[in-house]
Formats: sequence, structure tokens, C-alpha cells
Amino acid sequence: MSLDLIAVRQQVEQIARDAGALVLERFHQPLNIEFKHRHDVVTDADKASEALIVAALMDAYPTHHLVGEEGGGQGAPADEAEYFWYIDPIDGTANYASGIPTFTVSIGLGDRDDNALVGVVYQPTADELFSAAKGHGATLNGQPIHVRHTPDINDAMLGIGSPFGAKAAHYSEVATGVRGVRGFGSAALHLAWVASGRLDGFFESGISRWDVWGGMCVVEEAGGVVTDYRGERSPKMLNGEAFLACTPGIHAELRRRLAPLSP
Ligand code: LIP
Repeated sequence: MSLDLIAVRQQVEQIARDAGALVLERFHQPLNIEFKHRHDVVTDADKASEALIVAALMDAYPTHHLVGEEGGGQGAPADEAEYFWYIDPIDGTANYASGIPTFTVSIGLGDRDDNALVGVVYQPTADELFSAAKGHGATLNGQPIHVRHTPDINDAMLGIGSPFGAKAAHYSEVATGVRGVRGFGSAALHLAWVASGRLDGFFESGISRWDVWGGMCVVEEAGGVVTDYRGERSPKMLNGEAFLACTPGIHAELRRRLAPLSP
């Protein structure tokens, strides 16, 4: 059954705003912080946000499969579903738990062929909602957005994830000879800012589907390119490994610089 992607986008925008209002209200209150791993935290706000989003999506789309960062696979069985939701209830949880205001709610819709159909990224502290539906463009608070025209890497502002371990050296190689490098701690926010022309590119490895599926559609509908480090739309990239999103003018140069990092 085909979906009315415009209607789905509008509905998911409201769900993201509702979840954003919840996490924003709790942002200023004492948080219950738990450790998934020693350096990976989750708060009660993450869980409450995901519960709100999952309940709304399951009510509206009972035949769809959902994958949430905190609750894992939910809804209709994955082997029966035609559509798949990837939910990050707070992308940038470490920021959120530390009182840093760069965090987002990220919700993405894909089909069985891993086409990005709808994406919504909402930053509650800025009240900025980025959204897109395949074939219908990308917007920021309802106004059209497009990637910046940046043909020369020397003029590029790049967003990066957490460079660590053996890859830190490579990150520094990639991030030389550019206008600037910034890390805001939320993949979805980086992607939204690539789509709106605030950043010219973003790359990171070792993240997850739920981190990137809300922003991926927004970047693609804003005229950006989303591939792995070798320029392919690979399963690894769709799962948040070797993930690269940028304005087309610097894609070839970023691929050349990132190739040594490719897993
Ligand atoms: C975050 C990502 C970010 C990465 C962080 C973390 P989370 O997702 O959005 O790009 O650098 O380590 O994985 O865990 O806050 O949803």
C-alpha cells in the first residue's frame, strides 16, 4: 500500500514537536541518568520521548516496523512490514545529560529497499524543525532549504562525530585545509545543518540507523549527497558506519580524504 508522504511528513512533524516539548520541559529538571555502557548514557527523558513517539506511530501505522534507540524493534514483525521507522528520541543524549542545548528528536521512514521516504529532525532548544518527504523537498519550519553551493573544500565548514582511537589521526588529515571543523554531538543536527547550508559536510563512523535516518532524507531532498566513505550507498553506511553527507561540490575530495578511514 503506497503512502501519502506529504500527509505522513505533516503527522510526523507534529509527533516530533510533541516529543521535543517533552524533552525540553525535562531538560531543566533533575534527570535520572543510567549507563548503557560506561560512556553511553540514557535518561528518563530519552525513554519517555521514545514511548510518546512509538505510541503515536504504532497507532497511526500498525503494520509498520519500528526501531527505537532505547526499545529496539517494535510494532509489526520486520519480515512482514513494508515500511520501517528509525527513532532517536534524543539524538545528542550526552549533551542533553550535560546541559548542553544541542540535541534533537530524529524520526526517519524507510521502505524495504532502504529508500529514505520521510525524515524529521527537531531541535527543541532552537524551535527548528527540519523535515522532508521523498520527491517533495526539504524545509526548515516550513520554508524551503537547500545545501550550500561550495565547490572548493578550502571554503567548507565540516561537522564531525567523535574522533577517537586510531582514527583520530585520520580525522585531523581530513579536517585540514578547510574553513572550519565543528562537532555538535548530534548526527541528526549535523545532517539538518548540511541540508540548510550551515555546514557543507558531515562524516562519522560507528553510529546507528536511528542517528542518521531522520536527517538522511532531509539532506537528499535539499540537494545533498549521502554515501559511505567510498561514495557508495552501502548497507554499512545505512547503518551509520562510514557515513558521509555533503554538498555535491566537495563529495569527491571528501571521499578521497576519507578512503583510508573506510572500514
Ligand atoms: C550520538 C550521535 C553522535 C555521536 C555520539 C552519539 P545518541 O547519538 O548523534 O553523532 O557522535 O557519540 O552516538 O547516542 O546521542 O543518540
